[in-house]
This record gives sequence, C-alpha cells and structure tokens, in this order.
Amino acid sequence: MSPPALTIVLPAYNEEARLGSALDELFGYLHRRGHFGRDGRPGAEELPLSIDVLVVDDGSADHTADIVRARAEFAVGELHLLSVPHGGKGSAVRAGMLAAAGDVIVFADADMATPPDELVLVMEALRTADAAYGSRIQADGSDMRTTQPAWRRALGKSFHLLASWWVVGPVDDTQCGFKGFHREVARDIFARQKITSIVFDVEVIYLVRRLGYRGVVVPIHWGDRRGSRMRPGFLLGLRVAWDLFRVPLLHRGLRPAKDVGDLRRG
Ligand SMILES: Nc1nc2c(ncn2[C@@H]2O[C@H](COP(=O)(O)OP(=O)(O)O)[C@@H](O)[C@H]2O)c(=O)[nH]1
Ligand SMILES: [Mg+2]
Repeated sequence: MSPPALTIVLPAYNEEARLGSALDELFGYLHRRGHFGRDGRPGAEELPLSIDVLVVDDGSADHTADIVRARAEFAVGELHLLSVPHGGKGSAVRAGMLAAAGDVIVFADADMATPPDELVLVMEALRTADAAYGSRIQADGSDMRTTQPAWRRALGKSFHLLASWWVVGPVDDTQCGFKGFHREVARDIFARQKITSIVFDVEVIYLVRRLGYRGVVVPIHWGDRRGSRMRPGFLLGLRVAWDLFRVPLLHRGLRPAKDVGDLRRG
C-alpha cells in the first residue's frame, strides 16, 4: 500500500470531552468531500485522496484512547492511535510527526479549533513552501483570538514579544496549533526538536529558519473551544520563560544535515 498523501496528527491530552465530536467533525468533512476514495469517488481537487489521521494520546488518564479505538473500528486504515507516556504537547507532537506516514504531515489541535476546511490552505501553501504555519492574525491585521479571555490574550502578547525578540524574530503568531510540513522536512525538524512544553511551536519555527527551509504563514480561521487544557500559573510561566531562553542555546552550532541537501530550499 502506498503511503497516505496527507497525515493529520492530533496531540491529545485528557480530551475525552472534546475529541469525539472533533473527530466526527473532521471525518464528516473528509468523507463528505470524498477524500478517502474508498468507493471510487474522486477527491476534491485541493486535497489528496489518501488521508489518514494519527491521534497521539499523551498518557491521558481519561478515556481519550477508548474514544479513538471505538472510532478506528469503523475507519480502518484512516484513523490510528499512538499512545505515549505523558510528556507534554511538544513531545506528543514530535512523536506523531516522526511516526506519521504521509507525504505531507499537518498537526492540528484535537479540539478542531481550526476548522478542517483550512487544510486546503495549508496544502496549497505547501506546493511552494517546505513548511506552512497557520496564523490567527488575518491579512487585514484582525485577530481570530478575540474570543479568548482578556487575561489569555495579555499572556499571549507577552509570550509573543519574548519569543520574537529572543528566539525567532518577527512572526505574527507562533502558537497556532496548525502547521504543515513535507515529510522529509518534518523528519529533519522534529528529529532535532527538544522542547516538550508549548514553547515547542517557537522551537519548530526557529529550526525551519535556521535550517534554511522555506516557511510560509497561512492566515486561518480559528474558534476558541471551551474546555481548554491550558492551566496557566506561576510554574507554567517559569517553565515557558526557561524554555524560550533555552531554544537558541539548545541548537547552538546547528548545521543542516548533509543528507537533506536535495530538499527544496527557499
Ligand atoms: N500531548 C499533549 N497535548 C496537550 C497538552 N495540553 C494541551 N494539549 C493539546 O493541545 C491542543 C490545544 O489544547 P487546548 O487545551 O485547546 O489549548 P488552547 O486552545 O490553547 O486553550 C489540544 O490538542 C490538546 O489536547 C499536553 O499536556 N500534552
Ligand atoms: Mg483549544
């Protein structure tokens, strides 16, 4: 069997309340548009026919894995579960990106905060780019995060200032959990990625830039979903600050791997 053209990686931690409906939304969208091609229907032009979904259960203590298993029975070959010991979003995404079989691999939030039809935009961007980052800042400067509580936006702003200044340089939105990569690029980036906290998004953009890949920003729609797993507090703040500080130090002296010389470079 040839590898799926697109693998969607969903990191999930204690997502029993949100994952079921999110998977139904995703599979409903993909089946409606005939992307699995089981019955010979042609797929929509913008997305490949062959798509699979890989949920990475990050050592959840709830029924997250059962929800995936129950649905996988009906979606043979299309839905996979990878269970890893709890390690944080960064380590779960890394495990998924390294295990995914697709020619193109996109990771997305397990609550479908980014509607599945935005996949088309990422695939389109990846025609010419090595990596595509969803951004909740729109072309006209408006921000999809206005639905977030004010305290969350204030924290996000400080985080972003620090991340831009110390680590990645100007980026509209580092933290959007919707990013896509060609498989070889994903393997190269995520084999090097070390940060296990939410700062991993910043590290990934940093690696794309340091390794000379072409990253493209894709403004996407985004809807805040209730039941966020984020538990901001003093300890998380310290961890985030420490991880931001470490990113450039962790990758001191980084050189592109020799065997990736034939990948497309921007
Ligand atoms: N693997 C893993 N994923 C997490 C963790 N915390 C959050 N996530 C995932 O990150 C994504 C976004 O989480 P969410 O709680 O909606 O964050 P928010 O949208 O930023 O408030 C979802 O896929 C979550 O399951 C964690 O500790 N480990
Ligand atoms: Mg969310």
